[in-house]
Amino acid sequence: MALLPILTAPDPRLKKKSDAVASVDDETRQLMDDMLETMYAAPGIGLAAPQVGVLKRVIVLDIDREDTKTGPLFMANPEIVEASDEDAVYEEGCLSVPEHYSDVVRPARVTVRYLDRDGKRQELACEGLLATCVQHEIDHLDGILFIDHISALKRNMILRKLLKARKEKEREEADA
Ligand code: GNR
Ligand code: NI
Repeated sequence: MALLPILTAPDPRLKKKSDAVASVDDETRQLMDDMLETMYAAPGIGLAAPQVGVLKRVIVLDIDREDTKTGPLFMANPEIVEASDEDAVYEEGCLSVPEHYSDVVRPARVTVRYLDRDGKRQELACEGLLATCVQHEIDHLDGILFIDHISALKRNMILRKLLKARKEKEREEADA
C-alpha cells in the first residue's frame, strides 16, 4: 500500500475525461487499495483516480468508517443508470479544492452500475450522502469538479484563492 499525492485545482489533469478500465486486474486492485489508504489518510469519504493523477475510471468510497457493516466501496467503470426526479442539496467539499465548501444540487437518489474489486458486475441503489458522493466521484472521471456546479463568480473566486495559496506555499518552500 502507498499514499499517493492528491492534485489540487487548478490542474489540467483534473479537467480530463478518464478512460474505462479494460478489466479489474491486479494493477487496478493495487490502485484501488492505494487510493483507499490515501482517502482515509486525507481524510475523505471518497476519492477518484484522476485526483491522484491516474486517468482511469476508478473510484473508492467510504461514507462512514465507524459503520463496520458496510465496508469501503471499490468501483471500476461506474455508471449512473437511474436518477430520481427529486433533487437534494448538500454542502460539498473536495480534496482537490481544499478548504472550500458550497451547496450543490443533484438527484437525491441514483442507481450506479459498476465492476467491484473482484471484477464482478454490481448495481447499487444510493440515497443521502452516498448518492451525493458517488455522483461527485463520477463527475471527477468526466473532468468535472463540484465548483463547476456553482456560479462562475463563486467558482472563479475559489480558483483565484487556490492559486494564491499555492503560490504562497511555493514561495515558503523556496525560502526554507
Ligand atoms: O471527503 C469528501 N467529502 C465530501 C463531502 C460532501 C460531498 C462530497 C464529498 S467527496 C470529498 C472527497 C473528494 O474530494 N472526493 O472526490
Ligand atoms: Ni472531490
